[in-house]
Amino acid sequence: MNENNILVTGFEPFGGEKVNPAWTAVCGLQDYIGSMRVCKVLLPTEFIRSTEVLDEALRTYDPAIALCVGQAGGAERIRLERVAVNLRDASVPDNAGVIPMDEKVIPGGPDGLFATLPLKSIRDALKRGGVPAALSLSAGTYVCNNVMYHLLYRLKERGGTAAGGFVHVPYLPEQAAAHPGAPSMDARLITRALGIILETAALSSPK
Ligand code: PCA
Repeated sequence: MNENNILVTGFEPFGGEKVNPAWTAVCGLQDYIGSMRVCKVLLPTEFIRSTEVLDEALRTYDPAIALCVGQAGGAERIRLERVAVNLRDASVPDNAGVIPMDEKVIPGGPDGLFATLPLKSIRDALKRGGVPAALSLSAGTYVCNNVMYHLLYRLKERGGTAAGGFVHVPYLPEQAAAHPGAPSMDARLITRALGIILETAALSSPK
């Protein structure tokens, strides 16, 4: 494990959107949190390729902290995902045109895997920083849950002390304009939230 590396991923736009707030916000992050390097990787919004690109990033950076970020249209606040389930079940195609139904993310893997980031400390730090945030018990069954499960499975498989997790973020204001009534969050606020999440995780990361 490279104790100086943090991996942060975002996704490509999907579902007819022109941007993905996750990647927009990840791009706004500074390149260092203290002495730790922030390695930013864009994942395709595709069930299969997302896990292949994630695997490549894990091999390249061997991070002490891994945070994957995705869009949750309709969310009002930052959602700190607690659990990923071993299920791929989509109602709309991914960016490769695939609609899996009742499939496993990893055949033979456990039904669920818990995030290993210090989520409650993170939630409290976000609240102190004035960022609306809440713990969430479901990352869905689409590409985000797929990536979260894959990440947590790989980190567990590797053993060691690396911590991983997933956060969902709201639409950007320009996206919400096309979805009447949908809440949104400014990209700079989402970036600030990601910074607080990483700083809090880094504080509890063993050195
Ligand atoms: N959100 C989707 C996939 C990519 C993204 O940003 C999801 O919640 O599964």
